[in-house]
Amino acid sequence: MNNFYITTPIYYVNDIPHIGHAYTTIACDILSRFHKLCGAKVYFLTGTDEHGQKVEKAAIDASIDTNIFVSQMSDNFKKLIPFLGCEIDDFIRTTEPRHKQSSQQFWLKLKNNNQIYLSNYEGWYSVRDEAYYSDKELIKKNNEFFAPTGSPVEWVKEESYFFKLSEWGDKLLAYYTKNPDSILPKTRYNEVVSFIKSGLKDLSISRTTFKWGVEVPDNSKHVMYVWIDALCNYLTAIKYPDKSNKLFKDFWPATHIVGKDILRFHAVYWPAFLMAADIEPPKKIFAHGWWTNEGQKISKSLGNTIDPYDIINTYGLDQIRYFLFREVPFGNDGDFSKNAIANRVNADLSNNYGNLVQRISTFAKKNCDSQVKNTTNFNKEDNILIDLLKNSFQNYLNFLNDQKIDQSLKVIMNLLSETNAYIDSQAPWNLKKTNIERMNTVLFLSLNIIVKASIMLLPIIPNSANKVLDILNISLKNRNFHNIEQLIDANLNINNPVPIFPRIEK
Ligand code: ME8
Repeated sequence: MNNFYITTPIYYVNDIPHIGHAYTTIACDILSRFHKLCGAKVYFLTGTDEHGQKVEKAAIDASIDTNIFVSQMSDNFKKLIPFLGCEIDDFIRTTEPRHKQSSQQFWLKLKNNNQIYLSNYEGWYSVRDEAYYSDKELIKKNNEFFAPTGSPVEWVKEESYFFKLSEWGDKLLAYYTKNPDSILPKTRYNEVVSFIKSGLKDLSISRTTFKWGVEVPDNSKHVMYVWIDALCNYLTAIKYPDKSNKLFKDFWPATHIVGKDILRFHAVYWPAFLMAADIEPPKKIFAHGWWTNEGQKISKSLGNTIDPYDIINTYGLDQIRYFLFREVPFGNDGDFSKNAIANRVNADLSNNYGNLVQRISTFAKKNCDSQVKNTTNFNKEDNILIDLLKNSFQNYLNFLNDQKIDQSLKVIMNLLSETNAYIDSQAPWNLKKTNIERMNTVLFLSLNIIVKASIMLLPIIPNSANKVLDILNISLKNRNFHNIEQLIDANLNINNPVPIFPRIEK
């Protein structure tokens, strides 16, 4: 059995969660549910990143004790998870004792492996990005310097521990040449490789000008740089440094899903840290794109952040899950617009899927006494649809195995619209008067497609797909990929249909 360890970034608690955070978490939930349906043992981790200057500053600005502040803010992220329909295995907070212990052990391992030395850092730092920048990366605007992200930078001069990142360039390149699919999409892989090729400098990994962090072992003047602390969360959750425990053995290396903003930390620093600590690098790092709101960058200062509670309460959970992952290829940037949500949900969920379920189940309930008989008496048109089902499932599997979530949804929607067209051409309402047996065959096949498509939709829109499977009386034990390409070998009983996807009025 394939084990699958999937992680979101751990989110900074300087602010409340918005749609961007929800997006990454739902992406991981979709992949987690998909791999479970494929029979894998899955471990899904998310959590909060609670140290560093940015978070400390937010607590000071809010005039709340930092410990109390981070707990309250972390709760906002934790409470959001079930609201998004996500089922996680662990929620980690970097202020937990287990994490302090694990990250300090990781530090000691790097130190023992002669990967860390004490020196002085002098250069640019952005608190908003919690990142160091070199002179040549900065952008000058009105005689002031900014990070390439647009964030302000400050000049920092302090004693600092350094990680010997410069020694790892060739080893990282060799690893990525051998494992070309370990960074996706391909454009991101190319970016990382060219960044490494441009030459890596040793990395400052401790700070002395504030205290809000994990103390460096053996030198309490220093706290760890927030990124080394944060990245270690992926190991803490599987009980590092105990590499012989079951979680570590079953689940490392992980698949990390991150936004493109934090690719360098995950695809350059993190694998170098890991290799330097004698740990295998991540299995895969997938960097997704960035959401804008009606064409504008989402930011607190513009006042246009999208609250996941608002948007889900307005449109429905599955409608938003579907929109986010059908509208935009996973990996590309996307624009969040109310018009686009209404168009997408109405076309795909109401008019295609919902309409098919509604008309077939209502018709079958009424005209077959709630039971559609099992049959194998198929003609050419039926066989074309049966072949399409088989091909669709194989394509769906391939796409989701490659994280091509939008493509997998296109495949399902195509199968459903072909089934709608099949019904129109077969016209069971006419067959009712002329050929009851043929009417039964058309209904049996259409209902089968609805069942199979609903099972394929379970990772993306679990609540609605389960409601449809309830209408068609499919037992819980049969809601998986087992035998999905074969038609059901039994009569189908129909419960009272309920509307699943009301149209969104624009
Ligand atoms: O970077 N569009 O935390 P963070 C898409 N603590 N995704 C978005 C988004 C948007 N507009 N805005 C945010 C950190 N995200 C670190 C991570 S991991 C060891 C430490 C998502 O709170 C996206 O996944 O700034 C991005 O990478 C993440 O939120 C950044 O969250």
